[in-house]
Amino acid sequence: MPIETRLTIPFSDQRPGTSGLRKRVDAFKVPNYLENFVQSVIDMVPELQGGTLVIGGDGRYYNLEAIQTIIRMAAANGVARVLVGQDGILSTPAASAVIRKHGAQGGFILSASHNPGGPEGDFGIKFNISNGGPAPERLTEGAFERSKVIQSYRIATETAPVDLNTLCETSLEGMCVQVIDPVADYAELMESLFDFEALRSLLSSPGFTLRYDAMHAVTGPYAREILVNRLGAAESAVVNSIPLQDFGGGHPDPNLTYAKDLADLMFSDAAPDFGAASDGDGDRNMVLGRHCFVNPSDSLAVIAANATLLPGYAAGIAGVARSMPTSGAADRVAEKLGLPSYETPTGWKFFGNLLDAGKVTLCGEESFGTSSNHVREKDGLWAILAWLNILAVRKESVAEILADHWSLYGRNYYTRHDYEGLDGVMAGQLMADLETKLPALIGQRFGAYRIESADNFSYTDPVDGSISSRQGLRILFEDGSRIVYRLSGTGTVGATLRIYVERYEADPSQHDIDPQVTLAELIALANNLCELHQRSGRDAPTVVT
Ligand code: VG1
Ligand code: CO
Repeated sequence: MPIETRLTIPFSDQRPGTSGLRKRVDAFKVPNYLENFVQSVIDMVPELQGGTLVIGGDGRYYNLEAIQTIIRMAAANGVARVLVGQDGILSTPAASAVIRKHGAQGGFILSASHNPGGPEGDFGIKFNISNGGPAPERLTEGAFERSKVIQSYRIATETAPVDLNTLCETSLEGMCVQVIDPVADYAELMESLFDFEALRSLLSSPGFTLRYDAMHAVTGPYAREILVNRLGAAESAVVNSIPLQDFGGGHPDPNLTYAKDLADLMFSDAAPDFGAASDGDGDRNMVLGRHCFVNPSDSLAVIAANATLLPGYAAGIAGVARSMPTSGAADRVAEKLGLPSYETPTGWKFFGNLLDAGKVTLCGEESFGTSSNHVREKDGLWAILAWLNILAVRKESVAEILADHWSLYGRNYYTRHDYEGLDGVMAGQLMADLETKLPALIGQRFGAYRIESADNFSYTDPVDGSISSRQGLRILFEDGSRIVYRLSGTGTVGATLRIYVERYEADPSQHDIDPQVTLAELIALANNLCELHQRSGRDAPTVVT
């Protein structure tokens, strides 16, 4: 029987971050490293024995090698059927859709999301459970503990690599391997949620121009099939649409810094009516109108306010959830509509229970993540189609829709400043010292702002009661303004400090100001309170959103 139990050395550095395990490619190439992680997860999910496993990734360097290893391990561990995307491709939302549609017991997604790829870049792996969503902390923590003690793993040997280039069904040591079209199930799901007739007339009309930047990442084939083939957008509207192993040397992160070409175009004289981009694994989205950027927190609020215009949500939504650092714009919509709203820690895994329990329909994060209960992941193209569908129905521009939204609900001015590549020890100390001084800040006044409360955010899941503590330092002001500090859990080099600043403005005559200007006093205060300059030597953030 060519199935072997091989000795592995335990690894003690496999605690997943915000969204799975992310490391430099070199770390994953260490013998048994990937295998150790995969076996530890499989051991935590006994349903996989005799069950179905989905596998796919964002096409980055090492994707195909990792997939071949996981397929051979799945066979050796008694998995009955593997569904793997053709050429190893599955966007994160598409993987979630495939898991749900085919009743799989879980799936491995190979991606480091928006982190750069290539031999010198990052690789990553995450496990999604049978609801299609990221594994909850009890599973990832269990697998992490197991990874530190596990002595061996099981793998099928002496097998030729599975051909992933052609749609076909083969057998490997009794396990059925189906190579599936990575786009088909996803495109069908989108058609069931949005008005493709209305979208087709909008996108194929000469009066409407569009630019979608796939950033040489996974969404190229999805965007071509949906926007061009099914909805009639011009071929030239989708750019950088060939997935490349190193994303063309770029940083597939759809924000104003890393999707600069798109941002520049949208603020130029030649700007099309609508611009959008997605990240490495297709779960993030950036939406822009002509000369206008949609802040992701506002995007969630606008979609919530207009949800009943979308066929899949015509009956209304159950509620809205946002991550803690995301602005409160969506809360205001929920309040007006008489719907519940929830505040969760950062990371999509915290939305899973709320969605499964039917407590919310829409979820969003300030980090360009928006989605609904159609999958259990954030979904870049979904958000972009939702916006386009809203434009098609309202027949207004992105800027007009935003202005109208703010006049109805007020504007939550918002910005996030990222300081990347900081020294890890320094950043940890900065956070620890700031946390220590929080209690003494309560009641203090700084200019126009008086601090009402300050804490380290802790979340109790309303469905299963599980507690996730230490999820970010919050300083809440009397007027509803906020400053939030977090250390990133997705970086692979040094530490990244994120500072989030928010202020609410009800007066419509004040809705047209640059957020960096209107938030300047709070930003300066945020930097001072954590002694950013003295400790890090930095004068300016790496990325401003
Ligand atoms: C970041 C974002 C977070 C998001 C996570 C995964 O995490 O802030 O909102 O859920 O990335 O996104 P962190 O810990 O670096 O702040 V993705 O598109 O990289 O899966
Ligand atoms: Co992503």
